[in-house]
Amino acid sequence: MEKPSPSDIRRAFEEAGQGHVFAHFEKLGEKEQAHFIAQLREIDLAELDRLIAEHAGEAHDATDFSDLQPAPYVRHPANGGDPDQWNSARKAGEAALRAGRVAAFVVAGGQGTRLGYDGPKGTFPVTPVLQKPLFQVFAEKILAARRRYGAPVPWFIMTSHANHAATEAFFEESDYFGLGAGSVHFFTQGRMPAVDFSGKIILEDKGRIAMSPDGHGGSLRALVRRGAVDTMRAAGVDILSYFQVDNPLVRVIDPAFIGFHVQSGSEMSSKMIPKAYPEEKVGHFCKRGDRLLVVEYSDLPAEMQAERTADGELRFLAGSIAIHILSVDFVHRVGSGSVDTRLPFHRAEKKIPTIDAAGHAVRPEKPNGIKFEMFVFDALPLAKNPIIIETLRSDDFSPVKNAEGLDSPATCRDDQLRQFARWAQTAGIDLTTDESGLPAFAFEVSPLFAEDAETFAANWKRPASPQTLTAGTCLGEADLPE
Ligand code: UD2
Repeated sequence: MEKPSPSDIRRAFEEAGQGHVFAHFEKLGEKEQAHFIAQLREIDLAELDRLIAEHAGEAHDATDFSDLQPAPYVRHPANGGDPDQWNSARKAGEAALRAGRVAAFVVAGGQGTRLGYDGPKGTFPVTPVLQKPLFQVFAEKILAARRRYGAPVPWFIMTSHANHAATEAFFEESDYFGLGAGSVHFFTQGRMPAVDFSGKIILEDKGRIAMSPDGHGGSLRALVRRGAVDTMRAAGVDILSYFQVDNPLVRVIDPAFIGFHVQSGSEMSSKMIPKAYPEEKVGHFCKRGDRLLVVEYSDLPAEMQAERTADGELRFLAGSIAIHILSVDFVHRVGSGSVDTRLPFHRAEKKIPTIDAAGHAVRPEKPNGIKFEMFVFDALPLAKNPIIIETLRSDDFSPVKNAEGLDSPATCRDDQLRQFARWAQTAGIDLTTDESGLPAFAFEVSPLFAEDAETFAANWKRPASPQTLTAGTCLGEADLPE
């Protein structure tokens, strides 16, 4: 298709009531003008029009929560789930893996603002001794799965405009952590313009629109638009294991989870953990009619988050930790965006740096506009046969979100140490831990040495393995038995 000319674009923006974005256009140099026009080409005016009609003006909260029910989920064997059912799921997942049907997919387009870290979040150092970055932890988990199942397990990484180049460069410098360049696929997510409360697009500068990533829900259409779905289909991949970049504990490739997805003929499956306390900042798995959905912590009224059942358990117990399995056909259906399958946009009021009529920079002290984001969990009500399974927090979830306090590098380091210590103790190693399970000294286990207690015990007991565990021990590939 031929690109619309600059004058066509100008006319389209004027007709859409957005002609003000050209206020300073004549003062721009030739290069800046071209850059500006390229940015305008990214904007889907019809979509924006719809969003403005829906969301501009004051926030209005008309959502009715009275018909929400807690969603059902499959219990983990540690909490009363049926071990035979889990075994059978694990076998089904292993078969899908061996058949090469599975790819890993991380959403890494976020900006890491809360962490106060400048680079792409995946480059943040996270392991207790070697300070391996998040990306390396995931890479080693994928490599371990490739070896275990003799399958290609390609890795798809969604970046944003702001961090794409830096992410690719990081992988190149790190020689793709041994995965091979051809099996790691990067693509950028889409962007949305920010608008003021009257629905006018905000200029960040004379020749620049205020644009921001379209949310992790944008991953579905980006997977389609950037050709990732075609790449997957060509490789025989029909199952996508989705996770977030901030959680090094995640079981990137979890055969039981994959197996539940396959066995139930699900298009989208999700992991839940029981919420630790009412205000915990995770989404809530709910049911409305016969549809499953996630209601975000910021949306569900506080009194509902605190509701308890007769036996004292939180009524909306099932917390979403943003770990999903998606069928590739489903990604294609939703990501191609027919009206029935479009994900909704959420409105976030933000302080958006802009310029005044004279073109001088303005740094607002209170929110002056709206950013639009899609959330991947909004695909759940669109999926056939969705299934939610329980996982153990200690084995799947310890995100790095804040510089200090909850969900920080310090809490994540301790959670990794607790996991390594549990594995070591299960293998019969005499290790002193405090009452929270934290070992007295730091050591580290690469996913290439062990992925769980079972593989740890198997690899530790063989003759070639080291027989002592001391402060600073790092078990890796080299320590594997012959
Ligand atoms: C998310 C979930 C929350 C819970 C929690 C678990 C939402 C709205 N909330 O909260 O329910 O599951 O995670 O940790 O999702 N990202 C992109 N592009 C974007 C925006 C985000 O790739 O445009 C990625 C980002 O890099 C990260 C992930 O999405 O990997 C989560 O983003 P977040 O930190 O904004 O989500 P959070 O912590 O508010």
